Amino acid sequence: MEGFQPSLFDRQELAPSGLSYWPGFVSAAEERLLVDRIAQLNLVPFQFGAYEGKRRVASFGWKYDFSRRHLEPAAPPPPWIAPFASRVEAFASFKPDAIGHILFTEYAPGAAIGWHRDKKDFDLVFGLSLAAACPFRFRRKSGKRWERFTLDVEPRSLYLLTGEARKLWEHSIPPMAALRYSVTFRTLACDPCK
Ligand SMILES: O=C(O)CCC(=O)C(=O)O
Repeated sequence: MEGFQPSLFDRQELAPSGLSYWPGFVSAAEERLLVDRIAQLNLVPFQFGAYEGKRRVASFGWKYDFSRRHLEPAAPPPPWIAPFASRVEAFASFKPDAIGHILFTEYAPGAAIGWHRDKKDFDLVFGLSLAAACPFRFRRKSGKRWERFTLDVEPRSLYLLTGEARKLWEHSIPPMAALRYSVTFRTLACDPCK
């Protein structure tokens, strides 16, 4: 990923390696446009077997099926997200269309995401935050203790999870105080069509 601007956040020496963060990745006008468009998507409650989460999601390109534990093809992303996916690809010096999966998530007040690592079917994970700030929490087991780190993620910022932050650390977001949206751009670990 040559050409990446340095990532900016406090206490970087304590952060999981492989976590990067860029405030102001989109403008305030772009944020308004994205929030309007996302709110019009057919967002559905996150489903994990019998469990239904409070956050609502829409997946494009590929969708992870938590019951069958594999990726399934999903509808192509809406055209209005293409310039932002291209911006992430150009920023990361990826080839065009390297991002195979786009997930839109709405966190109404009280909605959260529990501790998890992203599925192995995906590779790099970029997250664009919109409308509200949130504490993006990380933890990993260190002997009998948990090593922890929290990044205060601002609206309009982009984060990247790669390396240890992606593979060894778990992440979560506690129940939101205000409405937040995120757009998660993921590359695929391998081509699931093959
Ligand atoms: O909303 C976010 O930025 C986090 C999303 C996330 O961790 C996930 O969908 O697996």
